[in-house]
Amino acid sequence: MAAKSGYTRPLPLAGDTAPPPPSAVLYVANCGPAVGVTDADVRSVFGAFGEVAGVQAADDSGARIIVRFHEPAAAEAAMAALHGRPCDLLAGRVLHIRYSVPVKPKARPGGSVPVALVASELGIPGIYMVQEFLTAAEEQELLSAVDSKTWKRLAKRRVQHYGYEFLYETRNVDSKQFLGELPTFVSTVLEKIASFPGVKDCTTRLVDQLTVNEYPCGVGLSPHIDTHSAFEEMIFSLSLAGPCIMEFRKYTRGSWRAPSVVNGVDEDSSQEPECIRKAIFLPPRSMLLMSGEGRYAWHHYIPHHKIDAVGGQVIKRNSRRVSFTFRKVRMGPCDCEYKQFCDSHSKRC
Ligand SMILES: O=C(O)CCC(=O)C(=O)O
Repeated sequence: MAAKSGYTRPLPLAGDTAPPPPSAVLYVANCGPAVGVTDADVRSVFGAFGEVAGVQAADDSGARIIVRFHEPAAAEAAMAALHGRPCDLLAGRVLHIRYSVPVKPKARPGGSVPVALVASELGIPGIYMVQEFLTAAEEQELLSAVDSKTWKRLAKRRVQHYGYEFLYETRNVDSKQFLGELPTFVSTVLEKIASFPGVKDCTTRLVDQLTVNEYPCGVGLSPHIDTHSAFEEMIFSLSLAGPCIMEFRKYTRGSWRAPSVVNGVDEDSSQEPECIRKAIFLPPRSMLLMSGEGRYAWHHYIPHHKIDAVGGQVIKRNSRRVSFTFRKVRMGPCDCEYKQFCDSHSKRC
């Protein structure tokens, strides 16, 4: 499925947001190569309602697509028949479908957000960053280790999972499916994070899940908060091979929503509800810790840029950036104080 459809998902429906008008273009969640649905499957399912003009990735998850019909009536019929119902041709998979909206032009690299070089400049409680967390030799060892393993291809990046598989369609893990201990090639990292600034408790194992992301130049990550019920409070992210900017956004009217229906907030800034934006530069070999308010209440986002503007300088992204994100799988509900963003809280209501 080709990317760059020019369409994206509509905004989450908040009290004062009107749904997008019916059109010939559908945004379909829980569908795509990452969940085992091929281009041919999509064309066969949607083709029953009219001629399909195109099928493209909606984002880099591999689990959300854009389906374009020639006729709005065909899209309307597909929506009526397929949305929220088990689809026989897809082995009972339930598709979540909405009318799509055109992507607005992108902001300039770095936008108008000043980029901090140290975490204290950000002023977000719970965010810590240590530069040169590893030596260049240790960085090379980690890169060689993951490059000798099998990568899983998503729409725009490659990933590996250890400890527990990360399930993109639900943005969660199956806590009963333990894949095994984290690999020995991360032992040095695990030792070092025990004394990381901001780490409160090192009496128990700090992390047991690792996602390795390989981003080609120009690829970023949509804004999201890691699902509260999936992972404990501390999330560590190690940057290797290349730099990036990480932006943090706090939505004043945001709330947690079921990820298979709407997941995170798109980078279509002109449509976004009001938010506070802050950004930090993550050089290679730096380690970031997201905890407390910074982990539970701020979306984190990597802009899809080939260059980043950092304090008057233009920094080129490398041919790739590889990140190691370490998390601890949560075994019960989340009991954080950020109820507005908490899926555990919304399930209890
Ligand atoms: O690449 C990174 O530093 C962040 C990765 C991340 O947020 C994620 O895998 O959910």
